[in-house]
Amino acid sequence: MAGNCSRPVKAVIFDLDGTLLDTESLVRSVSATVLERHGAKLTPDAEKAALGRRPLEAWQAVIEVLDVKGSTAQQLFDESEPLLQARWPDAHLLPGAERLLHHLHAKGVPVALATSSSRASLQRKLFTENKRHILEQFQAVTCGDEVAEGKPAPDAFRNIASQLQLDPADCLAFEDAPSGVDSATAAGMRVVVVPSLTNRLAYPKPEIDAKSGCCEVLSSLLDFQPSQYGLPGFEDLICGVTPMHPPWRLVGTVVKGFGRGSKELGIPTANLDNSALQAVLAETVTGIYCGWASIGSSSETYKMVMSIGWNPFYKNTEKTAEPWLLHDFPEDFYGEQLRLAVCGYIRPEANFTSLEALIARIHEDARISRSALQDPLLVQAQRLCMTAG
Ligand code: ADP
Ligand code: RBF
Ligand code: MG
Repeated sequence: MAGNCSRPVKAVIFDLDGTLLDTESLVRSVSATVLERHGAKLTPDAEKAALGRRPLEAWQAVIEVLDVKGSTAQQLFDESEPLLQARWPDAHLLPGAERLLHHLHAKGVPVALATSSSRASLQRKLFTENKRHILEQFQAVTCGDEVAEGKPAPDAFRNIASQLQLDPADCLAFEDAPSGVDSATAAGMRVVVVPSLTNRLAYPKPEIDAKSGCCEVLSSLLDFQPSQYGLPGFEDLICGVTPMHPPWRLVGTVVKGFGRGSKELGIPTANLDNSALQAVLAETVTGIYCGWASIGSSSETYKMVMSIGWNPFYKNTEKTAEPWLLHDFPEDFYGEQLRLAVCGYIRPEANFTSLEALIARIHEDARISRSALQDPLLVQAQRLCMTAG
């Protein structure tokens, strides 16, 4: 069996931004705005260098990568900070974050937080009605302004291990940033990576049996299997489907897809326009999901099974959401408003050696969806897509 059970994990340590909280799009837009005022443009390289670091050190990295002249990191920090502080309360938890934290806490597994944020920013990020309870679940917290050296130095993760009185080799870290992965690795921990950058080459190659460093790269926290690390497994699965709380409501227009003749294969997928996706989902979140759909002015709902991502089999360059409505329609409905309530996670996107294998797997996904969506818990989500607008 693949897995890393030989040394069971005794505690789980999370990074905050980009790992538990969807802050990356906020940070990206604020950084781009500030840089523009200084005649510079945010690039993927600059983002990679900054991600996961303490704010001042992140700006220093950006200045170096972009060769920004005439402004100090302190000046850029002073400009960006009020804009960010105003937006932190809007950052929402990433898919699967709440479920994983709640599960580990309920099973008595110590969980902790190792963030590069300052203590004051942490308060702003989590001190809203729907996020307040998250802080209570952590047995230990270390902030960027409480350690000598920030990530990628090991201080943050080391500090947590000593607070918990554990050997770092008994701790599992969750990180989204290359600098954070380096930090946890340098502290001697195993790391599960949930990337905030779309470029997989920005991260170390995963080795599931590694004694320290990157063990696996997941498309979201919904895909984590605790038993691979000797941790108690989830007990909430419905016919193999992970129920999602809260479900996502995706509303958009049905657009032309890639024209690959999916309909001829018996798998028509009503591609959603991209802005609908970007508004709700972090860039790097992908996977195969199930839920409910309704179309136009009708409140009738249909079961659906959907792929979100870059379709590794076809190596798409554009991210898409492609729901297959499990119903026979007499006509196409391009241009109509499509409302989706996505309430179950099935699996990560995969690659296949043949088109037949892909099609067989999609039919299996549909079968799983049909049965899981009969469960009262998942039936509840239907109401989310019934009303137009
Ligand atoms: P495209 O490449 O344009 O997405 P497809 O072959 O995937 O083409 O066909 C998708 C279109 O088929 C949808 O946009 C929709 O108008 C229509 N359609 C008919 N039945 C269904 C269904 N059960 N689920 C999804 N789309 C359907
Ligand atoms: N494409 C992939 O490359 N990998 C997948 O794992 C995958 N899973 C899918 C699951 C479902 C339920 C659906 C509807 C599509 C999936 N696709 C996947 C997308 C598929 O390649 C695309 O819809 C094609 O256009 C079908 O011919
Ligand atoms: Mg399609």
